[in-house]
Amino acid sequence: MVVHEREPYNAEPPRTALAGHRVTPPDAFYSRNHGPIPEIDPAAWRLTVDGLVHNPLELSLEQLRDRFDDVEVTATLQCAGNRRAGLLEVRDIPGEEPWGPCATATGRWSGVRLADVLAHADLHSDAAHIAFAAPDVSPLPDPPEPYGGSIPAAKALSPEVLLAWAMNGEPLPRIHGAPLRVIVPGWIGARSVKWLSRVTAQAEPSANYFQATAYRVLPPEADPSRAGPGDGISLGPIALNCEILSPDDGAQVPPGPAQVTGYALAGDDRTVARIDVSVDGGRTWTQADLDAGDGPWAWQHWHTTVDLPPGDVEVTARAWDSTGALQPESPAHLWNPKGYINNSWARIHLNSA
Ligand code: MTE
Ligand code: MO
Repeated sequence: MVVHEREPYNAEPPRTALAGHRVTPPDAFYSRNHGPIPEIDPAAWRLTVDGLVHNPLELSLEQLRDRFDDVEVTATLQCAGNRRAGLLEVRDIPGEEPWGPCATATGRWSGVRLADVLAHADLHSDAAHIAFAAPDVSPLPDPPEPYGGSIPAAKALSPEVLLAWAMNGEPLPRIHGAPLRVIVPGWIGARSVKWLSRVTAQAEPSANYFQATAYRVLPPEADPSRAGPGDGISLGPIALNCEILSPDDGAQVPPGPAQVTGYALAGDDRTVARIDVSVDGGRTWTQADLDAGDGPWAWQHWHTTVDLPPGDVEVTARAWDSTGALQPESPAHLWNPKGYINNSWARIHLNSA
């Protein structure tokens, strides 16, 4: 793993570790943590469901398993800071991890539908947001605050949103949120709250620092250290994105036919429609083959064979979605003070001397 930070632990795999796996092996799954990993005794753990509900709940893991249907969803998580390194080449972003293109991964998640738990709790009609709380304390806001966030009730009631206790058919690893985490497919990873302790129905979005102040796109000239609750654009559904996984950036590849592979993901209610790949700086493009993918919430891998000219070659890839929208070409126009959502065209450099 490429470790960006040891305490708290933040790491992503090299590109080649993601290549070829539709479901990401746990040892290649990125870790994004804002504080120390909590140690939770699953037997003593309870999930509280409260707020604007007629029937507040206090559930053990066993009760969650017994009372609700088991479901499985294959879903890709993607950090809002994925590909920040491309924005850093435009302008410095102090204090944020320089994520490459692998702060994203796909898991086969099992658990129960959040919608089923909320139906049991019986939401008030004015419950417009569902907030999540966890016990891990991040040192970042001053004073420090435990991690949390929220999603609109309409998304929370969608069948793909899970409370998950297993990943890829194995018990959820502690670092990925055991005993229970939220999975919000199609939305930035930050909303998939790990080590979930409380679900609260409320009229307003969560006031937690990671919802109200962080994970927001500020205007280019804003000073992020002075940003307060409500400033900037709140991030929810993720943006259309793609990356090249193989060959690795900087690889030596002989001239001639070469296979290029990567991932693409459209987010929330769109799908990936086409991937174009260029080896001449975008003058001409070939269309890659898109794998079928594992349902509407998982990335799709793609591959194509290009004819590499000799010398230094830039390989570019770009995705179109089902609304006909194309990724933006350049990170220069996407730069924002916290370095979120770099979804500019993918570029790697090869030496095919
Ligand atoms: N949940 C808690 N409790 N604490 C965290 O720091 N990080 C979030 C989210 N859930 C976080 C959290 C962010 S920003 C992302 S991208 C995903 O978890 C990462 O999940 P992973 O570490 O399992 O890959
Ligand atoms: Mo994230």
